[in-house]
Amino acid sequence: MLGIPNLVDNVASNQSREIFWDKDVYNLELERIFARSWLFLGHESLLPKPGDFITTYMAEDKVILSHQQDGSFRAFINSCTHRGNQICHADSGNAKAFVCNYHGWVYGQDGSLVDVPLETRCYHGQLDKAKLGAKHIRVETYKGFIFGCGDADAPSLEEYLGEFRWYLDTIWEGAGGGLELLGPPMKSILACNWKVPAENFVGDGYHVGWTHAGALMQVGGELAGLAGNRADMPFEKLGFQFTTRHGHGFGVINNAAPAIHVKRDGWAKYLADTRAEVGRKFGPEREELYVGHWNCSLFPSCSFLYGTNTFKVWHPRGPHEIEVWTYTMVPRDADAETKSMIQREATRSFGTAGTLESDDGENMSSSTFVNRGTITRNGRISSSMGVGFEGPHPVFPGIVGSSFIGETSHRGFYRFWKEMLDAPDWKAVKANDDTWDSMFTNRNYW
Ligand code: UNU
Ligand code: FES
Ligand code: FE
Repeated sequence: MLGIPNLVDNVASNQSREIFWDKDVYNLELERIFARSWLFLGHESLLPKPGDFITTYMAEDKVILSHQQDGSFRAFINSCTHRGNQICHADSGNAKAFVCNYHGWVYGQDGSLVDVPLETRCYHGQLDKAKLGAKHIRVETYKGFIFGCGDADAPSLEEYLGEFRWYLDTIWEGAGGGLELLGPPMKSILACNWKVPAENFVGDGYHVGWTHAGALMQVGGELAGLAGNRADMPFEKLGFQFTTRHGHGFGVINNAAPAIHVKRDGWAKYLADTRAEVGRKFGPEREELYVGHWNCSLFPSCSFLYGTNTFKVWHPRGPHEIEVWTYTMVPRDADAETKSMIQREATRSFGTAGTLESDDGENMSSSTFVNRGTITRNGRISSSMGVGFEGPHPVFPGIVGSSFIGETSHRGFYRFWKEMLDAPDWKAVKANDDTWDSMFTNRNYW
């Protein structure tokens, strides 16, 4: 495939640098990963009423997500079936119909073609409107989070999230109110390959104390001790990393949910008030996760920091550029003041101009663009931290790494990335369901 040897080695502990640079790798990712995976489209809170819509991307495809009269959600490709013009140019709104600017074809809230100017006089009744609806995209929802998928043979969203739902339920359902998103999203362009931020959020606890040392010293609080990787920090005991069947994973820093927030009274109180109920519903291990800070990615390109509560989509725009969309994740049933305090603090830290966001951006560009050089690009890079210090766990699903500073979830992300690139279809992926974790060889770690 592609003539590039060994894109990812057999335990995903090192990668070819071509995966960040090569156009053929990127085109294969568009076909085999983005067109076949469940991609985040929006949250119910962003389009609460029938007729509400938002426009977004599924990789480089423009889509309209639309709230139907019956309460369900539909998505369709934002391109007219007449001459291909973009149908809707608004970011969001409420619409009875979508009218194309070019010749005036009219699409209903469900994407069907409902009206065509001069249909009788100039098409002579020969136009089959039923066959010319905007291209429909599968939509499914989990706890208010709405995803779309371009592959009819993909498993359901619930199966795709798989055992990772055991973790997600802790926060997306929580004590009962669950989480919602505040929009509209901040949007920015970053010159990097999409996988650099996705791998950073899925499993890079390592950079926190170094890249963000200055910011952590400014913020103070629980994580200030990470700054400069201080010798007295018990890094092995501060948390874990998790990876699951379809590449979703996270690292948790225990008892640190609101640590990056300078002003956090309302959010810390909300967590204190609700954690016992989470413990009753989900048990003690998940109660601990509920009050921890998570750096998380949902494969392939949706990431969030639970606790800090920034929520991001890395929309790819070619191999060397992304469009970053940043929402804030807040408890649905928190009071308005707490929600807006969380939004201000998430924006201050991880908004487009956020203190920690801008720490990361330069690394992400640099890690991509050094590979412009041929000699550089022919080399490999390493993600071997914690190999062997991980394995199946008696309580936590998936594979669990021994520290939040490790590369277990990073390897899990690339393991599935490679599996999707190699697989001709979802049937081939499903065939690996029982053996996917065999590359994590330490079966007796926990
Ligand atoms: O930069 C991050 N991904 C991060 C920052 C993770 C945990 C705490 C602070
Ligand atoms: Fe849309 Fe012609 S391209 S009406
Ligand atoms: Fe970071």
